[in-house]
Amino acid sequence: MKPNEKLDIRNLLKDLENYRPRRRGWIWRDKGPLDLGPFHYIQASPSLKNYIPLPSARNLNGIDPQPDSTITTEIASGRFEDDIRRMRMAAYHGADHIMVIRTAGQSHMDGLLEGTPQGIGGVPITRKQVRAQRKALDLIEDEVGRPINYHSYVSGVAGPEIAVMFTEEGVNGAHQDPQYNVLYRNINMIRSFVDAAESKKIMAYGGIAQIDGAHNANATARDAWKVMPELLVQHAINSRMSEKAGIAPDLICLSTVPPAAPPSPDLKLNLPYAIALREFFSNYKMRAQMNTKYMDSSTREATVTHVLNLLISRLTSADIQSTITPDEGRNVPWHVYNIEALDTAKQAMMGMDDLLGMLEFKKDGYLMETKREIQERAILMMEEIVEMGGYFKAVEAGMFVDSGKYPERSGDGIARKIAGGIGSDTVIQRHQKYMAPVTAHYGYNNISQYGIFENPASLINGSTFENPDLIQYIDELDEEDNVNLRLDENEKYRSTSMLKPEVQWLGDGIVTVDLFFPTDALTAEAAALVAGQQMNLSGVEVIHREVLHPSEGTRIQIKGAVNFDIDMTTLVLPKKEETLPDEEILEYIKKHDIKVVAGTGGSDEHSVGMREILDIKHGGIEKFGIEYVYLGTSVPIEKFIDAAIETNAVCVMISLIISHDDIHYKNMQKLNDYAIEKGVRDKLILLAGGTQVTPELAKKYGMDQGFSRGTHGKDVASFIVKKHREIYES
Ligand code: Z98
Repeated sequence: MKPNEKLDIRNLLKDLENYRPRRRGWIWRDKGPLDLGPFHYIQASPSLKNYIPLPSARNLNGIDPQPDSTITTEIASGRFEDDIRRMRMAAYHGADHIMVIRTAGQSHMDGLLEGTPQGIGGVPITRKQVRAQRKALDLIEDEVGRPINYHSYVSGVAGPEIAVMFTEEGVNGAHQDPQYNVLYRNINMIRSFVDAAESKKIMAYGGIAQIDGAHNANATARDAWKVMPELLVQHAINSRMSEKAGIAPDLICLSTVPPAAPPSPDLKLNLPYAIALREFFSNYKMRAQMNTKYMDSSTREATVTHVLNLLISRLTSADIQSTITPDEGRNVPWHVYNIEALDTAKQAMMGMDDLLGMLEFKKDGYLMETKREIQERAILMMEEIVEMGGYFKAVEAGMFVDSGKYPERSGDGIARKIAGGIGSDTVIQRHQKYMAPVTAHYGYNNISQYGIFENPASLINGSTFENPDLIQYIDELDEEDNVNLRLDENEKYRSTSMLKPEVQWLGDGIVTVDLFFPTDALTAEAAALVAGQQMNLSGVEVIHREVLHPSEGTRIQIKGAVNFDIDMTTLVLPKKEETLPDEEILEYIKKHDIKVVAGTGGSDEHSVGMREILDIKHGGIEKFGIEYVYLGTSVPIEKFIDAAIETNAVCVMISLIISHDDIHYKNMQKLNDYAIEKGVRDKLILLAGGTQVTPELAKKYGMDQGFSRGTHGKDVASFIVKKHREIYES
């Protein structure tokens, strides 16, 4: 793929039947110190081949330092074909762990579904979707030059089947935690743990990194910060079980979320917890996710919480750093929010590079005392669970997700019956003669009756793990709703010159509008809906409301769809003047005597714009070593040329803001004519600038170039160097 060419979805879907994943298993980032531009980074990883740097990298030659943590983004628009395009954008911004979650909770599925019955509830997982996305990620990882881990969820009573499919399809990471099924999906606990044993065994074979589900307790509990001891207990149960099932400790990733968020005293609550967790579970990896429980519709507020969470990650550790999941809490799973959150993580993490190299935690006092207290409470809880007769009994007694801080109990925990829930009574003891000719299998498997002791699949010459040709690939089952029809529907946005705004699906036409009304919230909201309709938007909805003052004003964001297309062939694109790299400009100016005279011309008194272009403070031409003589404001036109001759300047810069009666163009012509009259036109570079100056017209009226709004000193310096070369060196 080439950066300036779109990913061809139809081509990607071709021949999927014969696609084979190029590898199994999770890949961690290469990490270590990095020299990049003028800086030395400590907690970094190698730069990408293709990337989009942070906006302010403009001032640093576009460097894009990557942190040492794997960076996650969760993409879940409900249309896998559109999500693939977003994956590519995400990879350019630094994501190397892409999670897809089904909008219709996968744990509600009784089996592995095929087909894509899109509709109410969303899209269940299918082999085709997984395969298409892994295939796309192969191309994308080549493009950015870094392996990308693909991730989904092994949950529900179909968990082991999903784990098999993921292993077959080269999925690299998955959530797996039987406690999640029990507590949040009311799946029978015996069934869940048996399924988990099998799933984990398969994941171990496939080298799939595992993320647990403990963090769901603080997203569910009424007072999230009170469940900290329980979170440690949940992590302990799942990670120990995983290790016993054969998952390597460096693929067991604890899902940790700082339980509190502002306006609570964020760090005082979250930092001791983060230290307590990492100290207890130092054998394993940390997947740090941000807090979504307190996430509202304000992206500003969510971003601040995210940054505080990133601070915790830098103050402790994060092997995998998650970014704000835009669908959780805010329900706007749009391209832009994935990218913004990725940039937030990259910016904050590299901004806090080597923080712990400069700081040390106090060994006594609040921080360590609180850390210890959390750990003690967790141990007490575990002891009580053991005394009660084990995990199942404890769940039956409602020990989990209680909003009391253990050992206090509020009595509002989630209680499940050992014999109850989905899939109860479905677990039976294996028969004496039980035998399964599969590759990865947990527990008793009587293969010795056939005289072999390892690899039961060898009895049938290998299963789908060894021989992918055995996989039954089903393309589409639903004739009315499938990717082919969806692609046909919006084909014009792929293969013609038609363009439409989009937030998540090609051609969705959705736009957002930010409005302020000088009134109370209820009135503002109603007014915003009317405003949306007046703008000809359809399906107008308020997506954010922020009271600035109860009566003085409210900010409202609405979304709605436009119903027009834009034909790209009718667009007039401004020509972009290429600027030279900073070093080249600096080098040239060092070797040549380049002086400029500048001022505002005629009776123009507006000097601010010109000063910005000249002065060093905002990166004006002075920054590149260009010397200037500032003639002041309302300078007679002749004086520019006379002063240039007098001071041996090679360039005249005239600022002309006033444009009544085209006076700005008349003055340009006058400047040019006077330079000719004085016999210096060939040796002088004449530049005009102003808000109403167009480069084309400036040239028509005798200037070498015109500069308008948005011009920076660098643009001017670059032009001066190019023109100087042309005049004096050719
Ligand atoms: C996250 N964005 O953790 P359904 N298993 C576990 C889970 O934590 C989850 C699922 C399965 C969050 C997503 N977690 C929340 C241990 C979900 C998925 O019901 O199968 O969709 O649940 O990254």
